Parts: sequence; C-alpha cells; structure tokens
Amino acid sequence: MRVLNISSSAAVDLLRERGALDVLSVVPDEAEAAVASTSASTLGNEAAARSWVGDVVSVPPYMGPFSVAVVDRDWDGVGDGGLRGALVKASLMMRPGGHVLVYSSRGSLVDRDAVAAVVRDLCFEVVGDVGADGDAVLLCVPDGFAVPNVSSPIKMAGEVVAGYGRGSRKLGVPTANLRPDDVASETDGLPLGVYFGFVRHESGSGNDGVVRKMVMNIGKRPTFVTDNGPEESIEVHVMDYDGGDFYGERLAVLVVGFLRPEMKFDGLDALLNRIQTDIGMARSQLDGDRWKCLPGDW
Ligand code: RBF
Ligand code: MG
Repeated sequence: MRVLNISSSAAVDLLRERGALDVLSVVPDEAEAAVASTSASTLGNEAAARSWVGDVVSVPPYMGPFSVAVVDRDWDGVGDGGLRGALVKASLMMRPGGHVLVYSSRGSLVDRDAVAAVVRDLCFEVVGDVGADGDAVLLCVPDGFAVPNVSSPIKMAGEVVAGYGRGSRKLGVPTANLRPDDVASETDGLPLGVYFGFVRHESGSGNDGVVRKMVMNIGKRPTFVTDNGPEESIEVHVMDYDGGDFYGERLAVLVVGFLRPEMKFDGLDALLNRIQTDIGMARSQLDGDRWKCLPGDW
C-alpha cells in the first residue's frame, strides 16, 4: 500500500505500523526530509519511506498512484493553493477505492460540509467525519472511479455538431462535440471535467453496431479560452477509432466514471500528456470485468 503523507513526519511510523509499505512524505526542507526517513529506518525497510522536498503540487505523478493520502491542511507541504490545491493534486494521483484523510494539526475547523464544497468537482465522495469531535474528514475515490453521488451509469444521446475548430484532430485527440441542448438534462449539475464510458452510433453512416470506449470532457477549455465567452462543450473522444468525423450523426453515450476536474494547463503539451493519462486510466477501468456486461439497452 502506497501512502501520500502531506503532514508531519511523525505520521510515518504510525502509518508503517499499520501496514503502509511505501510512504511518500511531502516535506518543506531537507531537515524534515531527514526526519521522515530516519523515522522510518527504525522499522527496517528504509527504501519504503521516501520524501519529497517542496509542496504537494510539485510531486511528480510517477511517484503515485496512492491508496491513501493523509492531509494536514496546516502543513507547509500543502502549498500556496491551500487545501483545494492539495486535494486537486491528490485526486490526480489516487487509486480507485483509495481514501484521503483531511485534518488540521492547529485545530482549525475541518468541517464536513466545507470539505464537501471543496471537493464538489473532484473524484471524491465524502465518507464522513472521523473522531469524537469530528476533527477529521474521510474521503474516498469510489471504486471504478464511479461518478460520485450518482448510483448508475448515465445514458445520454446527442447530435454531433461542429466544434470550435481548435483542431482536436490535429492534436491527435479528435473529439465529437455533442449538441449541448440534446444532453442538457443529463449533464446539468455534473461537475465540469473528464468522464469515461462507452459510445455507439444511434444512426447515420457510422452506425456499425459497435460499442466503443470513450473519454468525454464537459467544459470550457480554460487552457485555450481566456474570456468566459463560449459555453460548455461536451466533447467525446472515441478511443481506438480513426474514422471520419461524425457531423450530423447521433451518438449514444454511457458515462460510467469520472476522473478529474477540467483544468487550465501550462500549454498544449501538458494538456496532451494528461489526456493520454486520462485515456490510459479509462482504458484500464473499461477493460475490467465490471464492464464485460453492459446495461440491457446497450
Ligand atoms: N481542455 C482544457 O482546457 N482543460 C482540460 O483539463 C481538458 N481536458 C480534456 C480531457 C479530454 C479527455 C479531452 C478529450 C479534452 C479535454 N480538454 C481540456 C479539451 C481540449 O482543450 C479540446 O479538446 C481542444 O481544445 C479541442 O477542442
Ligand atoms: Mg471537437
């Protein structure tokens, strides 16, 4: 079990006593880094206690994925983005089924509703308060990255309309934009961000009866769009398919999971890198036994 420790190095021994095999502590300086590792070496396996000097936002993604994260909202390693920034970053590095414990070492309020508001558009579900005084809040990543607070896959269908000509095809990630009105009732209230599931044609020349895997971005593409101008777009990338565009055809989409919020990346390369990660994560979920059998009308 790999643990992300965004709190004092004192937690390392406790975590390892509880069976954590690999603890990465986010520490503000080299002195604290030394404590985080000596503390663990008393338990035997030095290699399994690592530290990262800096804040959680700078932790390289390859150091994950994590099954557990412990977050002291008052710890230096939380960084300038505060609790929200730390939880966004943690959410990008968690395994499905993983848990995040949020507390405050200074006794500042960690109110369940406040935390729920902070993670509203992240892949976390609030499990509940922990401790007699409710001084910590436990979050989990639903198994299979199921859409939080949604009990079954979301079915929607819409016509493919022209995008904004930003050339997602040229980027190597062609997307079919669904007409927002067609799917408004299903997407209403869903957080902006990246979803995954299945797609098939309802009609049109592409209607070959094949169910394919897809990733879907519901959002405003903040990486490219700086004013608040354009409305939400609902973009579906059909995986393992390099046929034509689907303009005018109707796509039926089954959304089964949610990966992350939509983010403003530092340019195209960073966005494309993350989209490749999204596709990889979606593929490993969609190839699993859970989706061998789709709902009846699929
Ligand atoms: N655009 C963003 O600005 N931020 C994102 O986080 C983001 N995530 C995406 C994830 C996926 C899986 C896909 C297919 C698109 C995403 N986009 C995102 C939209 C991207 O900017 C858009 O496809 C291109 O601008 C072409 O319209
Ligand atoms: Mg498009």
